[in-house]
Amino acid sequence: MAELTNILHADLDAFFASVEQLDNPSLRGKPVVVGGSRHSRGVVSTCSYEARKFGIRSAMPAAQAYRLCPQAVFLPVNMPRYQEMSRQVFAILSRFSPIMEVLSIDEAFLDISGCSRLYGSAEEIGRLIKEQVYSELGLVISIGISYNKFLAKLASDMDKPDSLRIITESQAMEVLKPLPVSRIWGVGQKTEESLNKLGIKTIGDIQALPAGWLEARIGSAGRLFWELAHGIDQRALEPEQERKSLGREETFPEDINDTAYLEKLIAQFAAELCRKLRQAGLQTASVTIKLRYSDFKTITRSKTIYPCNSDMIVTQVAGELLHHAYNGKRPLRLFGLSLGHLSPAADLEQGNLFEPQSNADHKEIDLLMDEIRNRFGANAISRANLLPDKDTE
Ligand code: TTP
Ligand code: MG
Repeated sequence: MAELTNILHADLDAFFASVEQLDNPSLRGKPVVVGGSRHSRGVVSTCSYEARKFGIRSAMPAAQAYRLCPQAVFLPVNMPRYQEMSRQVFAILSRFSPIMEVLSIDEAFLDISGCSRLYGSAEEIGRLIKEQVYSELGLVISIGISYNKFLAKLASDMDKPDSLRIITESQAMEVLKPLPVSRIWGVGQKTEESLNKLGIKTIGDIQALPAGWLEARIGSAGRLFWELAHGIDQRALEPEQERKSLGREETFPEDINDTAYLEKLIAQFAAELCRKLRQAGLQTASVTIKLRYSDFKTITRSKTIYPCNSDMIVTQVAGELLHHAYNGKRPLRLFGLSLGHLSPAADLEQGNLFEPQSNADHKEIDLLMDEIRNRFGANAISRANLLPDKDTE
């Protein structure tokens, strides 16, 4: 029987730099550095593979990158453009499986269990994704496939750029053996140094240890490292809606310090966001407000709540957060509200013994309002606190 290879990790090659080369063909084949101008004190976000030959790396001071390769083209970060490309890449990935965990702007895991009947073997799925990303968007994506997250991510990075690598369970120990311990998930520079002091340099060194040895010396992380070194990783994929938050924010045309206006905005955002939650069958367990002052200083305030998707409760909690955090004096340029810790909503019919009665009351009103909006349009009904003030209209 074929070995299990159901987890796929995809990561774009030299992402920001590749987008710049795509948009400006004269940069192709040249060393391109994105982030931090050559005269500034900024750091490099990333650079093209042509620039990597000169030793330039992400997070390096731009001035150092310039000394290594003065002929490189230095470009500013154009985040909106990269975000747009990123969305399109994730849209292609999600064609292949509904179970996707986005890790960063240019990488995601896919659970491809059960996709073989549609698309063929894991390797064929990897090849199809590479082809579609390249032919539709012009970007090169590297892919790793294995039976867990740790090995899939490791695999996508092993033969970069333009790689497609599979690690099966029977290959895992051998593949891992020669790698430095820094390749283990969670081993940063400090942990690497402590492991080196214990005489452990490669993953193979950990494989040779009895299970409890490392745990006895460095605690519970030792157990985790021992398991990862043996290709064992039990972590499940965390698809978007289980993890992500839902938010709304507004940048004001002119700075404001009008608390009454902010309260209205809270009620409006809460109504919109909670409606989305209810439509998706989700509830939130944390409410966060964001305030950005005119000098760009930004603060956030959060509160954990009993899971709900009620406009009234979210409005009330966000209002309290606002009153604690804001004195109504300092000018604001942006206000945001977001709902985190999303989870599937409990069955609304069933009710919940432990749920406060007020939650249940609000639910009925919210559902009624959704029903009216679904039938007669989004503006057909709104709560009294959302209606415009008489004197402002
Ligand atoms: P990475 O995937 O780590 O790097 P990369 O895509 O540029 O190169 P490759 O995957 O081929 O090794 O990060 C994705 C993007 O995130 C990268 O293009 C720029 C940004 N980034 C930073 O801004 N700062 C950093 O320190 C890193 C590592 C990445
Ligand atoms: Mg990348």
